[in-house]
Amino acid sequence: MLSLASALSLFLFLPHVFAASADQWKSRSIYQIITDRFALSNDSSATCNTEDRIYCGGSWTGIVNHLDYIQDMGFDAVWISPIVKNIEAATAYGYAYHGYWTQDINSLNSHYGSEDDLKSLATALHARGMYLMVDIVVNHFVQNPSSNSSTLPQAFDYSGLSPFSAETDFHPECFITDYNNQTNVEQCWLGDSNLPLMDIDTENSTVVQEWNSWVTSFVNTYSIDGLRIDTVKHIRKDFWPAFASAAGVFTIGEVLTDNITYTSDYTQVLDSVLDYPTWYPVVQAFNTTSGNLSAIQSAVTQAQSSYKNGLFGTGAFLENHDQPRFQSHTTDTGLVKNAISFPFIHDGIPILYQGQEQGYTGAADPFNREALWFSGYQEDKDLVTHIKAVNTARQLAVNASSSFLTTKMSFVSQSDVGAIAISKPPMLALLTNVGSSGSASWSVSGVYNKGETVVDVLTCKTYTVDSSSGTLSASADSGAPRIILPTSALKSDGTLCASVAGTSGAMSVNSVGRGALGISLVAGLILTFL
Ligand code: ABC
Ligand code: CA
Repeated sequence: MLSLASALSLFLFLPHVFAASADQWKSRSIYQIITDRFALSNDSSATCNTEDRIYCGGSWTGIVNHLDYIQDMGFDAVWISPIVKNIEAATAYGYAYHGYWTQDINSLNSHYGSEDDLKSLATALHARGMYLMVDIVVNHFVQNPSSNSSTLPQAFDYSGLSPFSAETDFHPECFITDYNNQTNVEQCWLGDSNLPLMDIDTENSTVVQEWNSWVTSFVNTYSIDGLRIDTVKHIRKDFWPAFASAAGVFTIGEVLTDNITYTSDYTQVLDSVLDYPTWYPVVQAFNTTSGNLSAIQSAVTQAQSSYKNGLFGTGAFLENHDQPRFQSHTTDTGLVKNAISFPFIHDGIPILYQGQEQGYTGAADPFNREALWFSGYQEDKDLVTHIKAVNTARQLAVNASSSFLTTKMSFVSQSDVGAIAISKPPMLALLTNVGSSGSASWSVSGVYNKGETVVDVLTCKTYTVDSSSGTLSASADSGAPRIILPTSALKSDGTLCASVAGTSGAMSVNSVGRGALGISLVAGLILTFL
């Protein structure tokens, strides 16, 4: 029989592998990283002009060194850009610094560090209780363009690719010309004659088996907790279930479209999708003071009823590495703060793309891939504080109510046309697009109890719900949103709004819950060893 001490030490030395499921991801919030642009290993300050499209030197070790920065903002997962070996050559679109131009899926991209560095990243994340999500590309490979001619048809050399190195592993060359023809979208090639993205023949059963066994070992080798899957709509839908099951972890797919019905089909074959269909109306609603706020409600309501699990577990984002940053449309702080808040009241998993917190303004690719080291990773900034507050508020809502994650957000109609109110008890988001020089007000009945004290976590201003009508009335300050929680949901340790926390018997649900879970896990493991 093992002694308690040796059982405990065995537990402590077990690798922290989470291999998390869709359910385990639902309460998380994700920070999206382009490894080459996040942090250098030695924190020097290399130049990095986005339009040069070259490797700037960011690495996995750089990420490890800045995990405090990410965790301090309230994120408990990171999504990192693709990690496998890419082509090295210069192309018409520069170098493969972003990682999407796969050459060999069984080797790593050495620009980001060594295999040990990557494993250290997984270990460092897990030691903090954080998850690792890795971006993968299944749809295509890319060949060094040296032997390509810019005139079609081209002679392709498949031999440098691995493990798919035969012409028959790929669909015959043809570029996608018709996005309304799904066969064309799946079996023709992305890219263009300057840089063809050679389309894998995912109709070929040998290729399919190879992919499925690859993903099992890939996830295990690097202790991956979830996968962001690229170009999902470019592969037949019935490829995905077996692949996802071989992966054995949470899968979230990129289906780039604004069409809800089209997107819904993919929620049947993967755990989840990035919620592009809601992203479009959100950007349009907040990027000018004349944006259409009600289009958000239509998209959300439709997605809630047509996606397999509604919006639960989908990826909610305002920016990513493919789209112009929000602040390339407007830098009005009122509008920006409202737009940034939306993913945190969303039913899905909030995702924040690196640099958004530092107010970066880059437009379309490649300008939206600015190196983060130019910001100095400054934390005492208005937007960083804002993001930390909405992230923490969501976590407090999760802790305060066991039904928060399974309650759909709903819209409480407002008479002020520049205002919307989104309720997801115990959280209430009061949003507006009047901008920093406009004025807006909200009136919300039936969400909180009569006479209840609630707080705007962005300013720590408290409100008392009217004791006879049950109405909460609030107005905007410089066009900023108000993110409301009952003061009872705040933690007594004052994580957020210390001045108000504890005034109404607020309890530290979070630490109590986690502590108890930790103890029972250890006890369970010890029993297993005895
Ligand atoms: C390079 C250059 C760019 C240059 C481009 C031609 O080539 O960097 O400056 O403009 C990677 C790199 C990119 C690189 C590409 C191509 O490879 O990151 O820098 O661009 O070499 C994923 C990733 C993305 C990645 C790839 C490729 C795929 O997130 O980072 O790019 O591995 C399609 C795919 C989508 C893909 C995207 C880039 O292309 O579906 O998976 N993203 C329509 C189509 C979409 C299409 C989109 C853009 O155009 O429907 O399928 O996305 O081409 C809405 C409609 C949408 C419509 C949009 C524009 O409008 O609802 O359907 O999208 O209203
Ligand atoms: Ca394809």
